[in-house]
Amino acid sequence: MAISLPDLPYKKDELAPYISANTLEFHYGKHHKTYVDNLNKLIAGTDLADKPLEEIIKITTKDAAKAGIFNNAAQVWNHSFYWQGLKKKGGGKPSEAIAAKINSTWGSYDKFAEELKNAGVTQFGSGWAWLVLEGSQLKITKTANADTPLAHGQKALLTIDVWEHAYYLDYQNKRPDYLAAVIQNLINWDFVNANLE
Ligand code: MN3
Repeated sequence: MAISLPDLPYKKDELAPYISANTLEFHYGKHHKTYVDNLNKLIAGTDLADKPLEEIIKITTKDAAKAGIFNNAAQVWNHSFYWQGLKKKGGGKPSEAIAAKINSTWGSYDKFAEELKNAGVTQFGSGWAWLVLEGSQLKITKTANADTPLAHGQKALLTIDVWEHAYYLDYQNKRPDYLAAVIQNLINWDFVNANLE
């Protein structure tokens, strides 16, 4: 049972102009696929070969000798999760349960949006900005490289990839503009609400 590359939940041109088809050709078609291929090569013939992706991540998290497997497995998971958190005509203010929880945690959607963007802007180098649940508490966090909330006992609700490959073709060095565009136009709040349940 090899780990497979999941289908994108939309066509490659549907997130434009905020994320172009060109970016998705490379980001999904090359980067994400390469993490899947590398992971399958690394686990082939080992006792991890038949394990689900989440279990591979948890088993290899604290094992320095398995850092290569952890990095590729976590990047496979993080990317699959990132794609699901985006949609055409998404973004803006949330609804339902997550809206109430955001308001009670940050006081307003605007404050939340500012802090989420700030997490992505201030992640030094490659990584991810996250909305997570820690216990019953909402938190905005950032992780470096492949690191993931799964490795920290947190439940991921939403992520934004801030590796340069996520935005450089469309925004060059302007990471803040990419983050603002994703938050305003692409967040799939239905996905976030489903994760909250
Ligand atoms: Mn990426």
